[in-house]
Amino acid sequence: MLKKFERYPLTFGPTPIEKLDRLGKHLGGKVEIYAKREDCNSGLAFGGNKLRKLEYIIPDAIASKADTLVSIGGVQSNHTRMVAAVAAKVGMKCVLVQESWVPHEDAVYDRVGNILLSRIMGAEVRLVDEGFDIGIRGSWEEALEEVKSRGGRPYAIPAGASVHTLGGLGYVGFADEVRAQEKQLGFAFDYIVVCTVTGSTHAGMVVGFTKDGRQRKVVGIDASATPAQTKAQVLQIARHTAELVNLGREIVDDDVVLLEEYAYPCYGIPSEETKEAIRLCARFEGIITDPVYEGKSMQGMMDLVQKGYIPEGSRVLYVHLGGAPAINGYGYAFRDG
Ligand code: 5PA
Repeated sequence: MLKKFERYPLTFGPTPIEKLDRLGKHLGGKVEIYAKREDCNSGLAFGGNKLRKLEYIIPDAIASKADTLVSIGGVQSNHTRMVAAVAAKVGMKCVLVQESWVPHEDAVYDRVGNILLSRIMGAEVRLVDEGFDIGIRGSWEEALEEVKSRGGRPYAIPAGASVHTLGGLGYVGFADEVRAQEKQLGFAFDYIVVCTVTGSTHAGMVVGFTKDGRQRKVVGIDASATPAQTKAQVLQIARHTAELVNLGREIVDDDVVLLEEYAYPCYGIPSEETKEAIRLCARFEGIITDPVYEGKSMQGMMDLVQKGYIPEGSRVLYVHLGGAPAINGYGYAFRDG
């Protein structure tokens, strides 16, 4: 489905699938839990899910003769860190709008983790006092205009690289990759658990797994706390991407499964249950998940196993999308471990 699209390699290749035996046993031993390590996908500034998306976007940026990538996220955005890394790698400049999406506790929140890395990689970082919203933002449009007005050639990458026309392709490819790995493993996964916010990760998977009828087994765990907007965006990106790749099947509302009950208290703030899931995963498996995204999907996956949403005998693939650098902005939440 992806052959006709140019891809600029930014990742090492297929990401490993690892069995989480100790965590599985702790959760009752009735379900086999595996993790797909998208967090280990590249040597570019700690990697993560944005790179699969950017692999299909960067050829368009290069073809447009742009000299500056312009993108947006929260202060501890992983996405903007990845855009900064890719700009460095391909030799472009980078302007990042970092909005105040999270009411934070740590005094160093805007000095450590992702934003620190973006600054080191040479991005021009602008702090903007606007709250959380996954939509198109005035601050980002202003940054694009400003780059133009000073004679630069900007290339626009929206939040999470999601509503970009090519943003859904990376995770279509992910589904092909999982199928190839399943052949080697000798079994297929019954459920795929993924964290969802701006939507193109989930949307790409919906399109990719429609090929073998598993799209409703892709369980999105909302971390936006604005689930209606996130679900609509997943659906819109999935439909658009399905057309792009000539899927030959319509994506319908029910193809997008998005569970809303783990995003509380709000985007970017971990609940006590999220913090406990982060500790459990770290203590049973040595795997670090973050308080904004992966900790919430880890909490969701554990709860779904424990309450039987994922039935006995199932094999579940937890997709770890990266994001660990943000944990540096949450020293207070984990001050006692
Ligand atoms: C992000 C997103 P989508 O935005 O594609 O739905 O992915 C959700 C997600 N896990 C899951 C991690 C580690 C993520 O970073 N991050 C955003 C960012 O600005 O970093 C786009 C919101």
